[in-house]
Amino acid sequence: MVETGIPKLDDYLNGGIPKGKSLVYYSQPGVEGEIFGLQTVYGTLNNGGTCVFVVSSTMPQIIKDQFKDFGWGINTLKDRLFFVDSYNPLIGAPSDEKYVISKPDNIECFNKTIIDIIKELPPSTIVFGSLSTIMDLCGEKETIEAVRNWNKLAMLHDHVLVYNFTAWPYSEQTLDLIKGNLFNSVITIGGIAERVIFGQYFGILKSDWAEISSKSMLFRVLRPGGIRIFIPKILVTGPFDAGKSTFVHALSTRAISVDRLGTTIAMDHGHIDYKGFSADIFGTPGQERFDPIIKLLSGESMGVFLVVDSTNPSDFVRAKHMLDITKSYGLPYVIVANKQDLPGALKPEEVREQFHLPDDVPVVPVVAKDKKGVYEAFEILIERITGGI
Ligand SMILES: Nc1nc2c(ncn2[C@@H]2O[C@H](COP(=O)(O)OP(=O)(O)OP(=O)(O)O)[C@@H](O)[C@H]2O)c(=O)[nH]1
Ligand SMILES: [Mg+2]
Repeated sequence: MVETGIPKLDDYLNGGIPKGKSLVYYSQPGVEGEIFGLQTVYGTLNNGGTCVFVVSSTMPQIIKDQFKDFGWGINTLKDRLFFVDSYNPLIGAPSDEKYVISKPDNIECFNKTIIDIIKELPPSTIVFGSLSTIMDLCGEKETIEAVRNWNKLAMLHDHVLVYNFTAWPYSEQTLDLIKGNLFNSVITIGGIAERVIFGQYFGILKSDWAEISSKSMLFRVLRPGGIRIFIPKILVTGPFDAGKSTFVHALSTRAISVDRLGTTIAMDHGHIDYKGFSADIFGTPGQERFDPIIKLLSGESMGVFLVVDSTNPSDFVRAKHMLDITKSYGLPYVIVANKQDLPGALKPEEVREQFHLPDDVPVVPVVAKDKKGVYEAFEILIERITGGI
């Protein structure tokens, strides 16, 4: 197996890409699709693998700079990362890469180099930075035939082949082949656009070794950091004084609260960047007089933390009512059994009993003021939101 290095995608693919298989990142124009191939290069290297990156749409040096921008040190990995330069010859510039495609508009030239690599190198990940550029230069039919052959050979030699492809208006036949039977797996990458692209997502269209989940994941690209699964809104709610604001701050890399005399009067807003996930967190006030605005604050959440003070079971009815007010029924939620440090705090199982919760609702013991248990709670909720496999 070779890990793609894309958070969540490896889970969906049952661990990654098996040796001998091919995968295409099929991007709608305008989204940051080429980063997927790049992150897969780093994923391979990071796990001790050997990688070949075929650079077609820009100078290899620019790719190396991109690695730097993402915070991925490749200098120490040089002996396991090789570039195929098909860009510099195109603009008539010299190249000092190990492999050079002297005529980038001639598919035979690609064939010779790629087939040599497939036959010479130990099982590696070979990533094409831009299959679309090769197609533009060498022709659609010619390129598809070559790819078919490379995929076949790679299977015999236990390589993994990964292609970035941007779905420009090629012939329908070409696009159908690429989405159809040319590759063992197709990952689609798209954008949610309204004049500008304000959201990007990926999903698995096809994979012949893993059962496909129909889920799509929103993502963001961070520099440094790379691809992160993006959760636009997680709600933190619960009764007055339960520790919601403290919890939001404990979890967040940065957060603000609008409090007066120790109680939240507007809302808490935090952001977390953790283990491949990037999420925005919104905390509601707890006092009943704010219930009308809580409704407004809580729309479009993807999941909920219901924070309770474990020493104060008399508030649990109110807590349940908050799920109602925030219209959170049906959303994935986790009970944060806070203030576990205080004497008399109910244990998670006792909280579950007093709350009359179904067995499958997680109750996580937390001491928000000491940041204890907050990341565990986050991981459990994220797993529920993204449908862990
Ligand atoms: N002992 C203990 N105290 C805590 C813990 N978490 C929060 N607190 C305290 O509980 C009080 C309320 O915390 P907040 O985070 O303001 O609670 P809140 O739910 O946002 O309150 P409202 O916005 O007024 O509804 C503060 O004095 C916190 O210091 C904890 O884990 N243990
Ligand atoms: Mg608060």
